[in-house]
Amino acid sequence: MGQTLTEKILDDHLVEGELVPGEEIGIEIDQALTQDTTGTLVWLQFEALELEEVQTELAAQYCDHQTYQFDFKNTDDHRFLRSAAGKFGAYFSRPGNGICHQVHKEHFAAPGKTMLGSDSHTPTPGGLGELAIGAGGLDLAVAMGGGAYYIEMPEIVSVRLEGELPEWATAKDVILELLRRLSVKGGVGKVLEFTGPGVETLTVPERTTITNMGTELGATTSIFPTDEETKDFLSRLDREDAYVEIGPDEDAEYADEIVVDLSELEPLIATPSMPDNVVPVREVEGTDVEQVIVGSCTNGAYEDILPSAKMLEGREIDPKTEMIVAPGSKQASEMLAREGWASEMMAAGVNFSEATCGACIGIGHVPASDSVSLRTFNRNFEGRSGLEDDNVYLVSPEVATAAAIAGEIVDPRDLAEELGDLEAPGIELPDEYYGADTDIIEPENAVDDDLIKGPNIADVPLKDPLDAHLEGPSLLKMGDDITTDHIIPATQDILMYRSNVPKLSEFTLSRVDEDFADRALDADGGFLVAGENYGQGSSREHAALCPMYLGVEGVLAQSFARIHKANLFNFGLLPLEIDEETYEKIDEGDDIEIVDDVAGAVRSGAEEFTIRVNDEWEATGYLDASEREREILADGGKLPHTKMQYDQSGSGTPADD
Ligand code: MIC
Ligand code: SF4
Repeated sequence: MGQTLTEKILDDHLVEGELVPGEEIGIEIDQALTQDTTGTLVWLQFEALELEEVQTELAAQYCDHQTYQFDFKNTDDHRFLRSAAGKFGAYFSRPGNGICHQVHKEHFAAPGKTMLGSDSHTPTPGGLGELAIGAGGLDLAVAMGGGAYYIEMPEIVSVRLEGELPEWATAKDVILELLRRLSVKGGVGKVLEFTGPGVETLTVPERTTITNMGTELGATTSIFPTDEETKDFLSRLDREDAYVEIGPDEDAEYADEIVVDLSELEPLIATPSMPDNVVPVREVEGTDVEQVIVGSCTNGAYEDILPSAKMLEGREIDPKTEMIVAPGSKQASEMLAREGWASEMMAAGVNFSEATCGACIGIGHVPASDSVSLRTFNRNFEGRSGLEDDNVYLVSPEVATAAAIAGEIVDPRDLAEELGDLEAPGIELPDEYYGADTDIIEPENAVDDDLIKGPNIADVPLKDPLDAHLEGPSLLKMGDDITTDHIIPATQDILMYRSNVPKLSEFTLSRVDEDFADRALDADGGFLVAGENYGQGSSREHAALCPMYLGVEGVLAQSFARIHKANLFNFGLLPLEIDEETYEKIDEGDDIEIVDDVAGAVRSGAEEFTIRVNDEWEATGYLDASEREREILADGGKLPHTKMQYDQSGSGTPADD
């Protein structure tokens, strides 16, 4: 039987297990990516594991999320990261050089390789045939140390693209259409592999918009085969050597097939406040828009901003609307500036930001109260913009720019008809990409050879092995689709404590209940209760580490998001699945007891656990975990577990994980 593209790459990198959906597999990682807000813990844990040098072919440390450096703590983090890259052998991309996924695509993404990144949008280079997966920082530290990365073998789903995009429909509409059909949970446990004749009609930057935002489906990753487009893109980057031809066998079998006819797509929009609340733009036409932002890791490339610049040439944006361009990389800014497009946009009224995540996580450009913001980003979770009751819509650069011109939401086809002289800009690649090379420091030119820790950089707390007896209150009861932005928000006031877990913990779940941290500390133990898809969104391991620091012992949820569940194991928190009836019956404040020897049952492979509530009624909680995850959980988390393994093997490198 033939293989899918995903199976081929996994097979090439397999160190443990079999490629059977649902079974745990261990794979070797070629490339590693980390950024400023997850990277500090990555290197602190790399150090705690007594690892000495990066073992992957390549590792890159980006500084992109908080580049305004409002507080010395941010700048100290960046200096620490530069020193860690120097000491351990990673590339260092300076603050302001651009968003990790965009800069990685420009400099390092390579077909056929595996990549692990401590950011949930790591799958972006899937658009070039790289199998790239997002993970928690501790998993990344271990993989960079030469250990395998373990995941449950996903199902491989074919997304068959047919036809060609009509004018004004874009790659963003392809992924919005998938979100409309599948929802934010639709990709959990799956890899989306793009196939069919429509693939060759899309340029690489369009493909990476789709793979980037495949994360919003909950997918493990998304990937395209390589072809002449990929080769051409790499040669424009002056990296044609990285090209390899890879794709599925003709007789490859997929678990499922989804067909998208590109020629039927039209401009779409995700309405507040979930990326899957998707409707045609025409359904919400006429809504006043006060802010428009083009940029981010989804649509911040040169090829994303250029259409917007073309639409604005010789025009002005509406006086009541502010328009900001947040480029994905300094390279994109430099090229647009040298070619005169940036000045064209400025003349139209656009404000150019530095190349940073910034506004995407509420750092700068917070919308006005009770206003509408249209963004080309990938997430519009409530409050993520920095405003609690925000109204953030997700769109393509074309729809965003049309709104900036009109001052209201408008389908660009209707605006073109009204204006008479507005042409669909389409996608145009530059002959060659150039610039911004000075902002990447190669490991051999490292500035520092020892770690520089400022006063806010604290050690990573450790947990004791899992107790035999777990009992405590139900500390908080939450609904479906709780994001890691709810658990540990990423706004500036909180983000600056990412390297200081004791301080950061004070903000745990504060967006849901501002007294949560105090209550959890007072209770000295207890459980979180949630509905479906608990922990969706970002990869930030702080969302497990901070509850652990506050004494939380486990989470009872109807289902979990992939990366967050792995993070719960990594920090020794028991993730038990419960059915809807149990979820409905448990109230906040109830006394929860997990009956019998929990640690022993976890180690011995028990899948069902009795949950006793208020000493009055009982229900079953299910533990879906591999043998390896069970050992990690019982040892109190992956850090103590891995250290124990090194001690036993007497070696300084990870023997298995
Ligand atoms: C996000 O988009 O939510 C982030 C901020 O990039 C996170 C990483 C983080 O929390 O630092 C992600 O996607 O993993
Ligand atoms: Fe940065 Fe936003 Fe992309 Fe996350 S989703 S990497 S915050 S631009």
